[in-house]
Amino acid sequence: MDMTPPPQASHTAATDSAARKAFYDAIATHSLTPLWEVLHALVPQSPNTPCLPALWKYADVHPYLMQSGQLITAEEAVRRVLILENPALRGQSCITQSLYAGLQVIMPGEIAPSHRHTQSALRFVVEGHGAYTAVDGERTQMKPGDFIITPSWTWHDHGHHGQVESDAPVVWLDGLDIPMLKFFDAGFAENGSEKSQAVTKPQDISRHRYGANMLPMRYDAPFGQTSPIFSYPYERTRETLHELETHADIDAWDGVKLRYVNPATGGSPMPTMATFMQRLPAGFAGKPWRQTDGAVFSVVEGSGSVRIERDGKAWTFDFGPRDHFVIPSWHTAQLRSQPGCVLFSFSDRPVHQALGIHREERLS
Ligand code: GTQ
Repeated sequence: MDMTPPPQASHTAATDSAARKAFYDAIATHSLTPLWEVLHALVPQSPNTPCLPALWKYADVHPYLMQSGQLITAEEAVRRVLILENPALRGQSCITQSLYAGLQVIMPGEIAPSHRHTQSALRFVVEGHGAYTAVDGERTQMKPGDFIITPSWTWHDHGHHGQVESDAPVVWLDGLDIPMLKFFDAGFAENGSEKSQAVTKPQDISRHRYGANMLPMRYDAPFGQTSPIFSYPYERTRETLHELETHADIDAWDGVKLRYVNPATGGSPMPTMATFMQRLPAGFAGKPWRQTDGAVFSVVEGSGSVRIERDGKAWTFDFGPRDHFVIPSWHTAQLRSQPGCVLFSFSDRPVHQALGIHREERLS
């Protein structure tokens, strides 16, 4: 038997890389690729989002919203929206990798026609009076600060009564789980047969039935996992936050922050998106935190600033009413306000929680 050892391959960096390149080219023709070249990026030590922090000043956006009203009707556009695109994800119609946000405008007398889709939507009313949203035959008025839901696969249209006293465009923030449904290839949509769906139920009957800390004897979950209340008026939220600010402890990170709930489950109002409202008292200088769920903010009242930091890079955004900003995943953020302010926000937290991967760090 020949006991001589096999000849040693002569290992040099150059021959290695040439051999590897030839190997990668060969396997590429079979739709194969080596994990070891991408492993560090696929399984990062901590979230490494491509998203950037960004701020949209309402004073900059508002003129374009009004111009869009001259360019195209709500009916032709179907939804007349300027998408808030993350500056690092241009062309992808998203504000984080999982969330879509846009500002929708409806002029007095206009109708945004009826349709339905599997994407869930939230509306957060930014300004104006006189508009309504209809969901499955029930209408609700849209007033500034109201949080309104369009559950997955429900018929919905928006309109503006255009009455004299309310003759102003209405603008709201749309938050949708569009990127998530795209990721899962689970998007379905249909147009309604009529522009405006028939009103078959009394206005706000859902809020009376499900929104008074009581539920029907035989709860029927009209929208499945989504909250049966589709309008959470600001009036009530504002009063609650005010009372808590006056009479309860202020959280060092969040000020006074509450989450909206599906009253039947205690969970988030929609399966894919959580929504929050918080009040920072006057003179608030919050402690820093980071969380895996990137969050989109809409400033309701007052002013303040947010400092966002990641890997030694820092951004400071000064914000006032109707401004919007995004804090991406695992970026350290810190809120401040001299006069006090109210902030609405939403994120994909329920999905992180359902998967058991949600992380939050409250830093000092
Ligand atoms: O109002 O149904 O901003 O379907 C994007 C997609 C709004 C809506 C958006 C939509 C809607």
